[in-house]
Amino acid sequence: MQADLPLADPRPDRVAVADQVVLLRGFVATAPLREAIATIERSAPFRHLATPGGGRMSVAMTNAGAVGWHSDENGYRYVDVDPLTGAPWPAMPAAFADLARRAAAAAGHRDFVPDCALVNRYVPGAQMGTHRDFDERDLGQPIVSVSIGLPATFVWYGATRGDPPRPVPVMDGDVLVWGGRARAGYHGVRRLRAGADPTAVRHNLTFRRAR
Ligand code: MD6
Ligand code: FE
Repeated sequence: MQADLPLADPRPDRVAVADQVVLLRGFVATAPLREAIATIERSAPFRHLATPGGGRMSVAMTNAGAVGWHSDENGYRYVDVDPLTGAPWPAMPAAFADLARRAAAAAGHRDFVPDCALVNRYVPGAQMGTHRDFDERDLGQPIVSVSIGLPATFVWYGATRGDPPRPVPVMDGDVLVWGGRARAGYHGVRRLRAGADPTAVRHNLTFRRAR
């Protein structure tokens, strides 16, 4: 019997997914983030955006901050008014900005000040196709991505869609940070499976400096 041994967690709390792509496991307690999302969605509801190709995203989105990410038949862009409500996006909660700055710093990017918190909501069956994020003005700024709720499989490819996929399980409280040479890398999120989180959804906060 080894009843007195602590349960060792063999998962390291920091993982190099690829060059300049860092996973910070269990970096943040998510209860306050969930409350902040509930407040945001009261003034800027989640919506399934149209894509330039004529599709509709399975992931529902909203934003907080000075600018919000938006997509419609005319393309992807940042907008400073919510096209759904005609009002400015809800302000970025101080706890969001602080989390983004701390996570970026933990990955070696100092003084990250995001102006956009894109909030993604996945229900089981939702997925995000392979893409890269390069609509931002200064690609020298990193991206900080926070997972909340149901676990998912994030997939990192790299410089091309054809690079060998690296699947990364992301769980509640995990934070991914990437920048530098990895900043324009291809990535996606596999179809979400049902699971045990009481909310039955996954939220993801993606912090960017867009302007
Ligand atoms: C998600 N994230 O995790 C989708 N993009 O739900 C992204 O597309 C993403 O996690 C850029 C940087 C980090 C990300
Ligand atoms: Fe992305």
